[in-house]
Amino acid sequence: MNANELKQALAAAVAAAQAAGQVMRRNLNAPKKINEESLHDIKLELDVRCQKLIQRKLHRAFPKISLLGEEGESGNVTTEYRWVVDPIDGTVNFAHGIPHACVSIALQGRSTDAHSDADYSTLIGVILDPFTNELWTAMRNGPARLNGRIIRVSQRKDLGHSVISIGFSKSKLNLERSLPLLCSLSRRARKVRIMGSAALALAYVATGRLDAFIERRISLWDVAAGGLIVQCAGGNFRMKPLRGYHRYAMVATNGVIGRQLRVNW
Ligand code: LIP
Repeated sequence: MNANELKQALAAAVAAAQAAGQVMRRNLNAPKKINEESLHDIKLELDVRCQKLIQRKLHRAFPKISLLGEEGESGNVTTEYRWVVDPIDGTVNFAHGIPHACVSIALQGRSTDAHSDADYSTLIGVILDPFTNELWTAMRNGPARLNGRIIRVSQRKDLGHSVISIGFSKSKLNLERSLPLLCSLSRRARKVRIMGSAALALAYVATGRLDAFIERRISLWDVAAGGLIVQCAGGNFRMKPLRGYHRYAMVATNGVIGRQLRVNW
């Protein structure tokens, strides 16, 4: 893709995110149909509806680009370009009427003939919080923006003056590994927050609201857009592949306090 095509792709992703965001705003306090419910998770019919809406809009603009989303794949997701989409990140918050959730859309390009996740890099990131009307965008090698304004990560150097967010996915093993870190950081950081949306936590790191976000087991669609936005805002974003379907351990920081976090995965 050339620069002009990337700009068109960014505009298409923003339009798709805004359409899904409108559905989220209309339904925040409405009764929601639950498709699946487990001990720590909820899958909504609205997740599926929003992903289909995003998929229709992106496919109309770029019919040859496949889509890898939390609610399934569309097309061959090992092609040269693919959208990586979480239609509602923060689903449990949203299901409970908590207005802390977002739409996350990334465009990835494959850099080699192989087609594992490691062969893809994120070219565009879009995160929309439809409840605060905040739109984060970034294009690789360019600045990160919030509602068009260039943003930068914080420069806080002292963990004792920092606010750190941690995400917890569902597994027993993951909690056993993550809770000790939560305890340790609760003692050493100014505050620790568990907010329920990885994409928004990454957007907050990029904006300087948070100083780091850590999650030991997360899906690619939760973090692809936010990871690029953090990097374009001058922060550090690191992912380690785990066993399972597009699963990663990840750490995002302002690029200054990383060592103090003592994350050992
Ligand atoms: C959520 C992430 C969150 C994680 C949850 C869940 P979802 O994504 O944003 O950070 O802790 O387990 O994966 O399911 O709301 O799209």
